[in-house]
Amino acid sequence: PANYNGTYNMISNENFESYMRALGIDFATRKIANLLKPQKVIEQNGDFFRMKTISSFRNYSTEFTVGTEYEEETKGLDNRKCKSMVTWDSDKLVCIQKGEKKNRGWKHWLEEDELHLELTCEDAVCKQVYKRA
Ligand code: RET
Repeated sequence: PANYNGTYNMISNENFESYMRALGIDFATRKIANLLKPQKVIEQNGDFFRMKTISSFRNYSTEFTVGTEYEEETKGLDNRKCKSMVTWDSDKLVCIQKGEKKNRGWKHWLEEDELHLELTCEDAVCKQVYKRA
């Protein structure tokens, strides 16, 4: 599989506000979260991933094995439970987060020294780009 290991800093973030609204995140949290430039730290061992989103306000971490459904608790985001499953689409990582929210998931892919992330919830699509630190 592709190698995502590394530390990446956010360089762009489109439609994060509508994504957070779709998740039902409160106004005050959205105002703060919109100003953040988080860092992604990815540890990968084959199909096993640890992904950390680090910011001055709040952090979010997940661990998963590609191809294995897991219970995700979106602690510090919208605090819901999802049955999440990540699969490979060639070198892209594609996650479907089954739960209360329709059409929820994300895609990660690499382009040169950039990590791209598309986050979807209902009809909201947020596009983020991170650059290798
Ligand atoms: C922050 C700050 C607090 C509010 C929100 C956040 C959003 C984090 C997101 C993380 C996505 C992580 C993924 C991990 C994959 O394994 C920055 C923690 C809403 C959207 C896709």
